[in-house]
Amino acid sequence: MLSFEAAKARLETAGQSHVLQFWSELSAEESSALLEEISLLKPEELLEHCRAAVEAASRHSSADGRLDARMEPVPPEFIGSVRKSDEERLKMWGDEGLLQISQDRVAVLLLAGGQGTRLGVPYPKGMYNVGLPSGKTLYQIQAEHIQKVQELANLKHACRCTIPWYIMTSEFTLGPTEKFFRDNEYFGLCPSNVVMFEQRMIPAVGFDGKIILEKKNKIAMAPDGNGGLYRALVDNKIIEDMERRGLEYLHVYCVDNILVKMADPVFIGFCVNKGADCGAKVVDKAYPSEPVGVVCRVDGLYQVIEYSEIQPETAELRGPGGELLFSAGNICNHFFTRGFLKEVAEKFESQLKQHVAIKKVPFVDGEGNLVKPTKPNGIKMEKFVFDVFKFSNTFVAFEVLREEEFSPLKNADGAPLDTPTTARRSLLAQHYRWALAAGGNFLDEQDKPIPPKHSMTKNKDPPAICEISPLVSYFGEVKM
Ligand code: UD2
Repeated sequence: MLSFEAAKARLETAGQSHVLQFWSELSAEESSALLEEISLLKPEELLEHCRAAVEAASRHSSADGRLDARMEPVPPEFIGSVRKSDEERLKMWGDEGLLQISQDRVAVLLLAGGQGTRLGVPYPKGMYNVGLPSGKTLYQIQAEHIQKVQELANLKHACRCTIPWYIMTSEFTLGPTEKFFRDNEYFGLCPSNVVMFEQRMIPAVGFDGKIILEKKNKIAMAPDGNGGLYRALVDNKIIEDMERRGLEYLHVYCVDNILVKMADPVFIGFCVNKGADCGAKVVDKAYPSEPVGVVCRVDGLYQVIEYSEIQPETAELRGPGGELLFSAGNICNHFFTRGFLKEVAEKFESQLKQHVAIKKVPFVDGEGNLVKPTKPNGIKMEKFVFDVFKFSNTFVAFEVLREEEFSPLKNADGAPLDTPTTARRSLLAQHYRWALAAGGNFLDEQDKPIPPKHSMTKNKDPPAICEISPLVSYFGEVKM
């Protein structure tokens, strides 16, 4: 444990002595918690972090650093597409993916370190139950998808394969996620194939360059963004773990898309077939301000420009046919080879861009009273998972169907979009379509046929409620 004197010296070096201002009022327990937190901060890094945060915040509202003028859409010939590919080609990619899975070369990695502030629940988002008839949570649905796709590969190749599940958590989500998995017996998966690890936390900084105290003995810390993945892979020796298990390909995805197809054989097979080291699934953007990044090229390199960083005029640009010019919407589904991840971790991690968010961060004032600010007072820095695309040698984008693959849970019910209700409806509509396509008929309570409906309105439940377990069907297939 760090001594008080050592902590004081560290903080002085970093220009942050105010962190100890309430020291004399702290209990033994409180002071040791504070010393522990300080012990994780390296003075030079802290100094640099605070300096960079202030500088980035001052640039934040200016036009400097905007990439809009240099953005170009991804040429259509560089985007694979479910919509534009025939059955034969899709089957070829799916077969390739299942082959890789059957040979234990594929893993999935869930980004689950976010705080889920918009949804506003006090537990990790993966534990959320959107109100399906089964009551399944997002974590359970995902666990069952893994089991099903393993089973599809086993049946096709007469093997017993494993898709390890890496889960990146943060200080906020690790404990409850671990407990939830233990309490639910890992939803039938083998615990040794579910590897949870933690990303780093970094301090929120005020506009004066001083780190913010959220309690007298606690620094306001936040996870370092989903691009914290690359540092976390190194900190937790995940690439070595992949190497030990013989894994070559990783499908990285975010926690809140209820339609996510984990280890999607078609996507994996497409990327492997193209010799890609890095890939991203995209959907056609629904409207200019949709909160998804756009995959594009900047100075010839692939990149995602996040929805918070693109100018509205750029997002609204249209092509000759009236379609959005920047239409490749990022859905946070990425493919990486292990070799690419290793290269990024070893060579490029320190070059990843720091993105700035100006937020209202609760703090203690000089008298030690908790203040909930009414206007933004703090700078949070984040790295983004897709900022490594520009280091790729062979990048591919793969366009998938929104109604089959993308319905994120971001907001609480009451918001117009991306709520528990919209997520539940998307899944139930998908399962209804699958049932119809498989020749199913629905009867009402009087045993009268419910006329099938092939196109559905987004803000209504499907005509019949039908939930299909992921353990039964992965793509809507009846039997493979
Ligand atoms: C993400 C994408 C956006 C679009 C959208 C689709 C990024 C940076 N942006 O935006 O382009 O694809 O999703 O839904 O990927 N997370 C961590 N650690 C952190 C912060 C976040 O693990 O420090 C996880 C979080 O738990 C979630 C994922 O990253 O699973 C995406 O985070 P978000 O919901 O904050 O991202 P959003 O919706 O702004």
